Amino acid sequence: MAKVVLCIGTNLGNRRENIERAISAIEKYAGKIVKTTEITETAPFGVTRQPYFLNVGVLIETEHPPFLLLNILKKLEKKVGRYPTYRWGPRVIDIDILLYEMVKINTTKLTIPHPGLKARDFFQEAASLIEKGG
Ligand code: PH2
Ligand code: MG
Ligand code: MG
Repeated sequence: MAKVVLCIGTNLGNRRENIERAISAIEKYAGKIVKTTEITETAPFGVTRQPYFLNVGVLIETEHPPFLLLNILKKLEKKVGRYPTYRWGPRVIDIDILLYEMVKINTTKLTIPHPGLKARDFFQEAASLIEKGG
């Protein structure tokens, strides 16, 4: 079983409900939830003229290898109601893979560790879940 840190973000619709639905879907289809951070409200980065986000970090244990996990998470985003906008734009739900064990992947489809990890405080907080060991 691999330990994986995810970060959920949402800034459209009922944000708390979106997070709850995402966490249930992850538990059902992606892996076992070990631990989560507090849900925090964060100022939007990248494109700053959009609503504030709620972000939460989630530590899971999964048997799915990285690319399969990515595909599952993309499907779950759709299930929770995500529709396409633009890069860094507002979204109903975003489920990103921040860390996957010690794995390093550098492809156009998937980069692990997440390229934004260093620059974003709430990503850092989520990433620390893996050190706390679950
Ligand atoms: N996600 C983005 C763009 N900007 N800002 C915050 N605060 N939180 C996010 O999750 C976020 C963002 C694109 O994925
Ligand atoms: Mg993202
Ligand atoms: Mg994403």
